[in-house]
Amino acid sequence: MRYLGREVEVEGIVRLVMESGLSARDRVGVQDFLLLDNYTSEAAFIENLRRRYKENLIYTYIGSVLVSVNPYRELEIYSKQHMERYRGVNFYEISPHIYALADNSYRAVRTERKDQCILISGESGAGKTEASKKVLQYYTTMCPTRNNTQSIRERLLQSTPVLEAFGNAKTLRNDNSSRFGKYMDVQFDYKGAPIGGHILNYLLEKSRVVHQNHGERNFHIFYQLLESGDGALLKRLGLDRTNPQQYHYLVKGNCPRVSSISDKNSWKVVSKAFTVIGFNEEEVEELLKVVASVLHLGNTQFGEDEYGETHLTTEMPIKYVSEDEVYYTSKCSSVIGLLDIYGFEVFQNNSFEQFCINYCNEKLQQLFIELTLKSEQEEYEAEGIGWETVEYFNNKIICDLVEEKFKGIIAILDEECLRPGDACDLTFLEKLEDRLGGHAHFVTHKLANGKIRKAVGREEFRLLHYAGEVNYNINGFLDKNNDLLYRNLKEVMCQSSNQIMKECFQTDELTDQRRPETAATQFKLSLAKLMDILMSKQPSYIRCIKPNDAKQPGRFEEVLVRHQVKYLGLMENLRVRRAGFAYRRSFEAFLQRYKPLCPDTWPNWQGKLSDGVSTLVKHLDYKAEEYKLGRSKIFIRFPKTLFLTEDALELKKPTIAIILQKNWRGY
Ligand code: AOV
Ligand code: MG
Repeated sequence: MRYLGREVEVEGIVRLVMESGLSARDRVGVQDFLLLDNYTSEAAFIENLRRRYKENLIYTYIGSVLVSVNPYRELEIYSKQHMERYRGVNFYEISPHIYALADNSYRAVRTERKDQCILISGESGAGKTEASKKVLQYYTTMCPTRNNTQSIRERLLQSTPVLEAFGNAKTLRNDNSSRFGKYMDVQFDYKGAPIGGHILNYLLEKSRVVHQNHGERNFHIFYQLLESGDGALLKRLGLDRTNPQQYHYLVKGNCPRVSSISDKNSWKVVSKAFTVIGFNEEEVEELLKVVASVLHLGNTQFGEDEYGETHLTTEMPIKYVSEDEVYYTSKCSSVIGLLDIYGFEVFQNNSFEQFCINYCNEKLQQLFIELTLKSEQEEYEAEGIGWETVEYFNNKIICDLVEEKFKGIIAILDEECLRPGDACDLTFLEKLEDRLGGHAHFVTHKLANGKIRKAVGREEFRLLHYAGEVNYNINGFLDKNNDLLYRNLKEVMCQSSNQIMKECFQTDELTDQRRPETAATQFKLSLAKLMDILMSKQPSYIRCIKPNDAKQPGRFEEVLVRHQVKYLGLMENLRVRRAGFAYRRSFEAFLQRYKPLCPDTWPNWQGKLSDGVSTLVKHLDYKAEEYKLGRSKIFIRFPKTLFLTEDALELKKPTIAIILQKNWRGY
């Protein structure tokens, strides 16, 4: 066969790929911010994002970090054909995509056998949960299966609608807002087939069961069941769909219906998911009995707080591992962890829940800072290339403010929760003022000169988070942190014949006299464990950006985007990555891609890889100041050098490029 004017031997499968389908770059702005000429300019950064967003190009890289802007519309870029295009392809060969990132992690698991994790961050409504679903879909569609793993694959996929029904709700920021944090390990065997999953849940916003702000809803499951549950089932549960307004727990937010949500369709999906996951009919009904009993309890005349908060099944952190999964876990080779938490959020009124959610986001940002800077530094060192320090805001100071032993806000809150006597929310606030008054990220209504700061209420404290200022109202902090269930209530629940209640309330707990950890401390400890899990893996990042607050397609509000670019530290991220060199590639990848440009390296270079790269760049006339060879990688200083090389390659391609599968595919 002839390729680029030469006779070449074709091994394996020959793929014909139309140029239009596999263009090397998408050519709107730059697809990797590292290639921006003016890479220190925030305006240039945002303009690049905007231009691409207008063309529905929602993904852009900063090196290996994926930046994603919520399109708020369905894009035709998630088909199986799209998935196939990204299999085994390097980032720069093709338009940026979440599938490229997913595939990259997968290849690392397969070839390097290193556990991976994908960390998705961004504020509420930025697209984290959608991103995590796309990654999971990629794995469950593209990875090989073995006979006995098909059902596991389906179950992994179907865990999402069930968890969302019980853990997501409409908020003012997002119609499908995650009200819990989720970390899912997808486990692969040595052949790369997904063979199991393992989900950790973090701090469900339980208070939503009994209270919703105006314009918000309770958890989706309540509406789904009432709207679409089978008539006979509802009768057995004692529920009446003709008048959903009668259920107190569903009317607080005055927002029973949401135009973007079809409770009917969701119910169908959830019902099917129950079956796929492995619940039998009886178990599903037991579960729905619990859901219904919450609605009934809401309508009793007893105080809501005494009863309402006790009935959700998901405590923190719960660990769900079915028998099959345990079995497969033992044979598991590597994992890819997917983290999708609740995003940073600010409302008119922020309480204990927002405090925990925003603290969680601080921790994730801290991890990002540590890992991106650390790994970058390590790479320069390992390759023997000089390193320039880049200034950045380190939010460790805010993490410490919240979590430090004895001194932090959580410690002070616990102290008040455990103190007998007159402890209450207000004494908690006073203690905070006393001890943290001078802290650079902590503010109350009292100014140092004795005057009053109007922007902070008398029952509030303000934290200057990495992502913005938030006023927290202290009402309810002590109660929510104590999270106590009355003993007699526990006793009653232990006697329940309902299987799920039996699992939630076990009699041996009644004899345990120890005081359980407070909610905030449990959360802090589980987050610390999570950070350890994540630190032990090789991370990839998806940084999600919300383009407008109206949840509308096509609207790119610059002020809003600029704010997120700032606090996500994207400019620093870019500067660190560019410190000296715009781009780097392993000798192997560089040679593989550009070898057609030099007769000495085409079709194959036989000698040492570094010599091959040397020969190639000499032939391409790279000047000494344009590049450096490290131990295993070539570092290219200017974007232009790379562009010119890419252009040369493009000129060499015939209208229909013939890509030899064996040469071009990673696996
Ligand atoms: P979040 O997870 O980041 O918020 P979601 O992933 O739930 O945000 O996204 C919010 C909404 O934006 C979704 O329901 C979709 O309507 C839309 N959306 C996001 N990503 C895409 C996409 N790639 N394509 C099409 N629509 C999208 V929160 O859980 O509130 O922090 O706590
Ligand atoms: Mg979410």
